[in-house]
Amino acid sequence: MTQRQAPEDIPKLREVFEPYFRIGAAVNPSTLSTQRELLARHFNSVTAENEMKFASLHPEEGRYAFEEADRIVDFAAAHGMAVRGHTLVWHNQTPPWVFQNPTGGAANRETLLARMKSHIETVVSRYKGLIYAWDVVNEAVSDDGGELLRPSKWLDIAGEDFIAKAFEYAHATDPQALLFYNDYNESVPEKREKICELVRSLKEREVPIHGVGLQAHWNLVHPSLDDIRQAIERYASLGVKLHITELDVSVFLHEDRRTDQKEPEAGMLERQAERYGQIFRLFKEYGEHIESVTFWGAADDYTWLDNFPVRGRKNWPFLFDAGHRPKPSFHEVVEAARS
Ligand code: HAH
Repeated sequence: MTQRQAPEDIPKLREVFEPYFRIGAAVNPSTLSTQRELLARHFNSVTAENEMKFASLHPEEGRYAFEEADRIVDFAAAHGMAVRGHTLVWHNQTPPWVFQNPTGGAANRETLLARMKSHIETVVSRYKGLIYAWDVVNEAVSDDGGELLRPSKWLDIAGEDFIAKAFEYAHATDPQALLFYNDYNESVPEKREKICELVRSLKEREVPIHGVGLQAHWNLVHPSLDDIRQAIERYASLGVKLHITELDVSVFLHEDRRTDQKEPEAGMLERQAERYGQIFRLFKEYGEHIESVTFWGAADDYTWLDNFPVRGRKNWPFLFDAGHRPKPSFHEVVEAARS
């Protein structure tokens, strides 16, 4: 007779990967309570999914809202976990006031950079010594051929050096914090080369950048293992640290728009397990460069991929199922660590 494994008999991810890297999860006020035990048992790092973004922390000029972010930092401290900060400068989830002048037109460069500086100083100093690494700039590189940087209000108003400024302000505020450039489609060769070009030019100008964050929003097929390997090698060759910052493995291909599955289809979880095994064997192989692997969630009861990019569709991208039981993917990942 097969018996269900009690949670206490299941290896802890954070212990299994102790020799290689930290294992993190993105959390929010809801999962902090609904996934509390799972988080405490398996993870030794957390990232706020939304609560440290500009719009959450600084909804109006001169008014900060730190309560939810503080709770996440307190939770981490209570459980001896590290905290990654996400994110200081991004084109999304930034309130309109940041880019406006009092009459509703566009703010000028000087005003925008002064606001960026005061935001970064306030936020980074509040969590000094508590947040060891920050995603300073998120998603500034374009997915489209031709242009290096994505069109945004930051770029329009402040010009290209908004990126360097963000790193300089963060470093001046907390010289100990590790500062990251973070992006998705990081393993797509064309975009990878643009990210490398950006990071190389920042380093050349002696901008204080310490790492590249690979978001790693992947699926069962894309990106190929070979593209992931090449991305890791290219970023590592810049002489920076690598953090996997937002890992999930969608069970749907990008083109798949179906909404009729209430449960994973036959074979999906096995294919996901095989894929997770391959991915973690690769991470382990590059453990010298990768110091943290964070999932963008913890278990399948909650993921940002429910309803995105296809409305009305559930996804099952993690190592633990909706009841927080280990999936085949969990067992493959543990196997990868031990092989
Ligand atoms: C990430 N963007 C963001 O970094 C994170 O802050 C957010 O919670 C979820 C995913 C990935 C992304 C997106 O939001 C939209 C289109 C493509 C990629």
